[in-house]
Amino acid sequence: MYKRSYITTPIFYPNARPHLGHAYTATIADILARYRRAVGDEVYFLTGVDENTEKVARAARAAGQETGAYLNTVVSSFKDLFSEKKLNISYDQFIRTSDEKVHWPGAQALWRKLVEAGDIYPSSYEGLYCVGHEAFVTEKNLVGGKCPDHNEAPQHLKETNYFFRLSKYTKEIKKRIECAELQIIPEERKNEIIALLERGLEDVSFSRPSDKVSVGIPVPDDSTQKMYVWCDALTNYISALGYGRDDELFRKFWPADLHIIGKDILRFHAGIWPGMLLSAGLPLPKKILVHGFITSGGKKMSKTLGNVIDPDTLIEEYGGEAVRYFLARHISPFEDGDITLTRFKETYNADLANGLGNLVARILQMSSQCFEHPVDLSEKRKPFSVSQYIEKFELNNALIAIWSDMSVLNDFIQENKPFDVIKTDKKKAQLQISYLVKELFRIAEILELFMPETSKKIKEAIQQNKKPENLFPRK
Ligand code: ME8
Repeated sequence: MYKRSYITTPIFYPNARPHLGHAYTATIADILARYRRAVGDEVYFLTGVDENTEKVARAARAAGQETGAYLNTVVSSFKDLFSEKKLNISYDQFIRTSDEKVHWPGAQALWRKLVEAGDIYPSSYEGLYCVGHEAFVTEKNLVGGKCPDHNEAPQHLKETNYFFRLSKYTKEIKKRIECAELQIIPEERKNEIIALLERGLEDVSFSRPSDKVSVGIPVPDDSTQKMYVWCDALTNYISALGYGRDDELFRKFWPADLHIIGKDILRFHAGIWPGMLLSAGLPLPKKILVHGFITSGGKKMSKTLGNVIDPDTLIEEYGGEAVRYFLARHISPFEDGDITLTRFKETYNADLANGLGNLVARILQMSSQCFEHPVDLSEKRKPFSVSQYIEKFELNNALIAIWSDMSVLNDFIQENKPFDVIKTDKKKAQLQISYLVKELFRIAEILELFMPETSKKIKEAIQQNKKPENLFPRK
C-alpha cells in the first residue's frame, strides 16, 4: 500500500567530529529509509545538527575559534561523512538549528502554542546542571560529586526562567504509549519509559537567562530569556517540515513514522516531546526506535571518554560500504554492541572479501566464459525476501538471511561444478550458471539497502556480463 513515510535521526551535537555512534544511527536510518522507498513509499528522511548549545560554544572557545566558524568546520565533517563517497546517507534534508530562516520560526511558533495552552509559566529554579547532558541532574545522578557519563562536576544554577507544564501530560503520554498509538521499540525501552511515567513527569525548565548562555533561540516576547536547548532541538522534527513558516511539507509528512534514537535520549523523545506536541494539539509520532550503544572494548564510546573509533579511519581502510555492512550486521539494533579494530578486520575478510566478493567473482567468471550475452533478467523476480525482518527492524537478521542465500549458491557451485560441466555439456552448464546469475542479481537488489554502491557494481557487472573489479580486496 502506498504510504508517506517520515524518518528522522536525532540532530547530533557538533562539538567534535562525528564518531561511530553517530555513523551507526545515520546508517540504520538510511537503510530503513531506502527500504521504505524500495517498497514504494514516498519518503522524507531528515538528519542534522543541534547547534544552539553551550557544549558547542565551549568547544569553540577551547579551539580558539569563533562559534560560527567552528560550527561550519564540524558540520562539514558530518556532511562529508554522510556523503555519497563515504556512508552514502540518502537524507532529504540536513537541518542546522542555527539556521534562523529554516528552524527558528518553527521553534518560536511551537513555543507560542505552549504559551496559548497555558503550559509555560515563570518560576525560580535552583539546582544542578550538567553541560555534557545539557540537562538538570540531581545529587543521586552523581558519583563523587561528578556526572559519571561526562566525568565533570555539574554547574550550580539559581535563576528565574520559564517552565513547561509537562506533569500535566504524564497520564495522556502513558495512555498513548500503552495503547501503542505511540510505539516504543523494543519492549524493554517501552517498559523503561512506562516506569518513568508511573513515577510521574515533573515540569521542566524550558529557558535560560539570555545573559547566562551565549547561544540559543530567543523566547518570543521576552528578550531576557533563550530557549532551553532540548526544547529548541526537539522542535527540529517539525521546523524542518516548515512548521511555523511554509507548512506544505508539514501537512504532507507529519506525524513522523519513525524517530530513530539512541537509548540515552529516550526520556526526551518519549516524555518531553510528546508532552510538547500534546500541549500544541499536534499528532504524536507513530514509532520511536531506540537502539543501544556501540561500545569499544566493552566501554561506551564517547567523545568525553576519549575511546572513540573515528569512522573515517575505518572508511579509509575498508570503504564506507564495509562500515555500513558491519554496523548493520554486527551491531544489534536493540542491544549494545562492541567493535574493535581486530573484530572489524576479521569480519571484513570473512564476510566481504571471502564471502560476497569471492562469490560475485566466481559467478561472473563462469558467466562470462559460458555466455556471449548477459543473462536475460526479464522474468518476474521474487518479492523482497527480507521484509519480514526489516519490518521488525531486525537488520542483522536480514543480512544473516542474505548471507545464507549466498551460501546456498556456494553449495550449488560446490556440488554441481558448473566450471567443469562447461567443458562437457555446455547446455547444462548454461542452465546452472543462469540460475546462479539470476539469484545473484536478486541478492544484489536486496543489498541496495545495505551497500548501495556494491549493489550497483554487481548489477552492472551482471548486465555487462563481465567480472567486476575486486569488490573487497583481502586485508
Ligand atoms: O544527544 N553508540 O546529540 P549527540 C550508538 N543533540 N549511538 C550513539 C553513541 C554510541 N556510543 N553515541 C551517540 C544529542 N550515539 C542531542 C539529540 S535530538 C532532538 C537531540 C547516537 O551528538 C545515538 O543516536 O549526543 C544518540 O542518541 C545520538 O547519537 C546522540 O548524539
